[in-house]
Amino acid sequence: MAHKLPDLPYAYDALEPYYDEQTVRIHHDKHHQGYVDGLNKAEDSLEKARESGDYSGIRALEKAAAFNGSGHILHTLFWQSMCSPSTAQGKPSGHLAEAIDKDFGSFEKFKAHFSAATREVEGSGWGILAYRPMDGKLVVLQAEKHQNLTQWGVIPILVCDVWEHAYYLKYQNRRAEWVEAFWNIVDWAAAGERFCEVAGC
Ligand code: MN3
Repeated sequence: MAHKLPDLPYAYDALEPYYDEQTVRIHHDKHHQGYVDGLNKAEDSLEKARESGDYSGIRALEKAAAFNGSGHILHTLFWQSMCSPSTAQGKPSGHLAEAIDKDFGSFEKFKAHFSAATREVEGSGWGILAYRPMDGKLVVLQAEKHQNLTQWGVIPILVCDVWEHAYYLKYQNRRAEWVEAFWNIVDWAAAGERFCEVAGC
């Protein structure tokens, strides 16, 4: 079944003033849609290759599937990582808060680590808080593009998009300001639920 662009879990202007309506609209309706379309196209072509036995384009197809598939997954999680600043909680609570304290020393240390990693992504990419089932730890990762620099098996919990399309209209080249603004609209309640789903608390 073809992948579909999920609706935003809030109105286009719900993240103002930290994340402006125009950027959210273009980012969701155009950019995220592009990854959904790209993934569907790649998977359709892979099915045709299996049917015909012609794998001459396999490198490009697998690359397109990884790029667009990761783009679709991370954008879906990105929209779920945020909420209106009037309902944002400011920091995590419960099991996720305990796990962050245990694995990063404190919430403040985690925040500084995540902000630095996200600001310093080389080129286009993401800051990612992920759960690593192998040893039950939370880790901060950068992603270049959508799919490079992962650790196999990790499950992303909270993500911040630092492709220029994510912030350029409002923040221009001031990526650090966008990362700082992001903290005002993080939906920690939703992140806590995702953490407990995968960590089993
Ligand atoms: Mn994006």
